[in-house]
Amino acid sequence: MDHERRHVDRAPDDAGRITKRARDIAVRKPGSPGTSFMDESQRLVGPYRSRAVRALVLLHEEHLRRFVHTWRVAVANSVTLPATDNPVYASLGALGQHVLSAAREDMIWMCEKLALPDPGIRTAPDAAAIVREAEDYMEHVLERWRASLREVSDDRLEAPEYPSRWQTRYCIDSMLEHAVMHPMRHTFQLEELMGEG
Ligand code: NI
Repeated sequence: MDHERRHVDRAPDDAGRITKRARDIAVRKPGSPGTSFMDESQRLVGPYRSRAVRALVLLHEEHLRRFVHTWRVAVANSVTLPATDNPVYASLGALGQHVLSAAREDMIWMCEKLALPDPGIRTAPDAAAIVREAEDYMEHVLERWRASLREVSDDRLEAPEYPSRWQTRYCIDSMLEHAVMHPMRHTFQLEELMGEG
């Protein structure tokens, strides 16, 4: 991933070719796997100083939408979560709140470390309310995600590292990657539970 980003997102000589390749990927025929969430995101995203940040904001948006979509299917089917002491899995509501809250907290963390204004993301609805409000709250989170890192330049991404909420040290780039992976991992879990993995 690191290798790919350096050579894909940062190479000015390759910009035209990469843009064309990205467009070729984005215009796969409707209904083919992996297109609809990204198409919606790309219409909304707008200008960024860093192509790397733009790519990760788009990927985060795609995978948070996929998570909420999958989670909604799990709620509709009353999927049973594994029995565990981890409060994240206390209920599907708790799981939805966990993933959407993490998207908020990751962006607050990045803005704080970059000395940017607080992104202004309101606290997630509680585990009961999120079953009604997940999509509305997700749109709010994604709107703030799209707006908050537009001016960040590439030289802020890889150094320094800062302790995360869970103390592991992350640079901004690795926190953006973490924020993309987190909903992907929870989507994977839910799909396995529903027998689609
Ligand atoms: Ni998690």
